Amino acid sequence: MPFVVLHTADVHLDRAFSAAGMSAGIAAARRQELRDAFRRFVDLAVDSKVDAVTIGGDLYEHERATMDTGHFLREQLERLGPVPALVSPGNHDPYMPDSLYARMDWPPNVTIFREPAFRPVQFSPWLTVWGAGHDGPTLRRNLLEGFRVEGAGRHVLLFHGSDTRAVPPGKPAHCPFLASDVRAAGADFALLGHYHGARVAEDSAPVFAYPGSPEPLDFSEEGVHHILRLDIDEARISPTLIPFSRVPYCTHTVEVSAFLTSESLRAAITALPGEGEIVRVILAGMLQPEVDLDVQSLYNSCAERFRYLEIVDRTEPGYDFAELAEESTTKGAFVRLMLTRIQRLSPDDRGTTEAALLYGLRAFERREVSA
Ligand SMILES: [Mn+2]
Repeated sequence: MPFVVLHTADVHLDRAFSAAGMSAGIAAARRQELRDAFRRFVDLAVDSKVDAVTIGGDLYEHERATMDTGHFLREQLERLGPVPALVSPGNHDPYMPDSLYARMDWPPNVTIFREPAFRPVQFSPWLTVWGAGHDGPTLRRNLLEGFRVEGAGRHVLLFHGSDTRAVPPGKPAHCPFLASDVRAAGADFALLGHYHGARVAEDSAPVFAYPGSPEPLDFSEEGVHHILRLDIDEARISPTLIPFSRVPYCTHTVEVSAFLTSESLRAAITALPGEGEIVRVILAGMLQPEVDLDVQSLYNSCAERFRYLEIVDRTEPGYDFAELAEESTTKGAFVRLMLTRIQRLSPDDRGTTEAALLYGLRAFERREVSA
C-alpha cells in the first residue's frame, strides 16, 4: 500500500481581489469560494482516507487575515482527526508572532514549520517529510543550500519557493532553488507552493510539483486549477494533478469595427458564453465615430449575464461615415448607398452589411481586406 499525501498551496484566503476592480460584493463572494475550495480539499482528504495532508504556503494573506479565518482553518484541519497536516508557511503567510499560525491553538494533528530550516517528520521507517517555513515576507535565500536529508528510506521536502528557471523577469525570487538542489539534498521529491499554475517537473523521475492555486485568483490564471495527490512507496513516487477549480476566469476579445451602434456592441457581449464565469471583455479594433461607446452603461446592461464582468476598452477611433457620405466621389456614393441599406435593416440583421461597408472602404483605400 502506498503512502498517500494530498497537497495544496496558494489558496490565498482573505485575498482583497481589489486589483481587478471587482465590486465589494463580488470580492466577498470570491473569498467565500476560496474557503469553499479549502473545505472541499479537506473533504477529499477525509473521503479518500489519505495518510497525510500538506500545505505549501500562502494558505492565507497575512495583512488581511482575520481570526475568523484562523478559526475556520482550525475547524477544517480538526476534521482530519488523526491524519497529520503539515503546513509550510510562505511569503504571504509567514510564521511571525502576530500570524494566525502563532496566535491560534492548533489541533494535535497539525504541524507548522516555523523556521527557514528543514525539520523532519517521520511517517514510517521508510518515509520522512522535511518541512521549512518562511518567517518573514522577503526570504530570498535558497533553503536547500547546505542542507542534506538524514536517515534511510524515502525523503520528501515541503516548502514555498521559486523554481529559478521559472521566475518571471524583474520579479524577485522567494527561496529560489533548482531541481538539481532537490537531488543534491538527497531528497526524492519536493512538494511546493508559490507559483499559481500547476506544474510537475521531472529529470530521470518526477522531482518536484507545484499544485497551483486550487481556484484561479485573477485573469492571468485562466484555465482549470488543481490540487496534487502524491503516492509514495518504496519503489517510486507518483504525483497526480487533480482538476479542482469551480469558477473559471475567461477573457474574450470583441472586434468592434463592424458595429455602427452601441446596440450591436451590447448584443455581441451578451451573446458571449460565460454564465457563472468571471469574464473580461476586451473591446478591440477601430470604433466607428457614430458609436456611442459608454463603458459604464454597457457594463450596467450586460453585467447580470455573468458572475463577474470587466470591460476593457482598447478601441481606436475609426471612420467618420457622416463626413465620408458628404464626399462627391465614388467612395462617397458607396458610403451613402450602404448607410441607407443598413438603416432599412433591423439592428439584429445589420452585422453583415456593416461589415461589407467596412470592407468596401478598406478596398477603396487599397488596404487589406480580411474577414
Ligand atoms: Mn502565492
